[in-house]
Amino acid sequence: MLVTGKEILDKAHKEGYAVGAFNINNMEILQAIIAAAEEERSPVIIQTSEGAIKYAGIDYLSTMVHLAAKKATVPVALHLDHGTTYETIISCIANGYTSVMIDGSHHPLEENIAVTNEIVKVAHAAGISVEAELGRLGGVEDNIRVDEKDARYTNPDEAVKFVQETGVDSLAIAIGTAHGKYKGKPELDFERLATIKKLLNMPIVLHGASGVSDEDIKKAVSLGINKINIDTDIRVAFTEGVKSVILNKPEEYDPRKICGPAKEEMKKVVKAKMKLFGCSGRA
Ligand code: TD3
Ligand code: ZN
Repeated sequence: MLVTGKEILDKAHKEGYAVGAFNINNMEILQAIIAAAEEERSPVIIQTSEGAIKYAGIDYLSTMVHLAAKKATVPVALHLDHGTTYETIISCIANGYTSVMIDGSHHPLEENIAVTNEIVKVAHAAGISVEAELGRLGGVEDNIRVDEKDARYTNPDEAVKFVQETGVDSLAIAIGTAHGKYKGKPELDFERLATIKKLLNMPIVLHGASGVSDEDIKKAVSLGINKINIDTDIRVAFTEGVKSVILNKPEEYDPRKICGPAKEEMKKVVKAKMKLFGCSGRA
């Protein structure tokens, strides 16, 4: 069933676990994630970046997810990941998204509050949940490039002010993770996470969670992370699945025989994440 992001995340916050938010660009990735959620009896957040919308078309993506959610026996939310413009957000509302992220994290605090406020006003009027971001992640993400050295962690006092003045439903924080493949081992600032969670007492989001150790993920969940974004680990599983077919059977030319095994690889990865995050069995 299709539900809002808030419905899924408020329950996770109350009961103390995290829900996986997985990025999709095509049907195979979506089917792999939904199959994993069904097998794990887990709520799930399907998210599309602005890059994914540009690649596949917002109508294709939202229609596919609406169908998947209608057929699913677990709660499914459709979320915009790293929204940067008013136009994208309106277009998501018009296309049946149940949650949006406005990423104003590259702006100074007051400006971030102002752009976020504008989105909260329209999204909440439409019954749609809003995630915002405060602090800056390292690495590269679709449409936003942040210099690794320039990356700054979330300030707890600013987080309180930000939430009070915007009324967002969840907040993404920067505590040492980065998008994409890690070059070194990420060092997470757990103390900062604990402080922010205590002050805000609301759903907190972790971006850049691919490649973070199981141990660190478990600790982050125990300290109050409720939504965990995963893209890179699924991209890698897809590509490994495709490669293994093409390398082992170079004469293969049926897309179903190439994408089918990739789907299985992605499903395995998503199921393992759901067990780790604690959302298995919560549907
Ligand atoms: O918002 N996302 C997904 C899009 C980032 C581009 O990969 C995340 O926070 C997940 O990041 P990752 O790269 O760790 O899966
Ligand atoms: Zn992200």
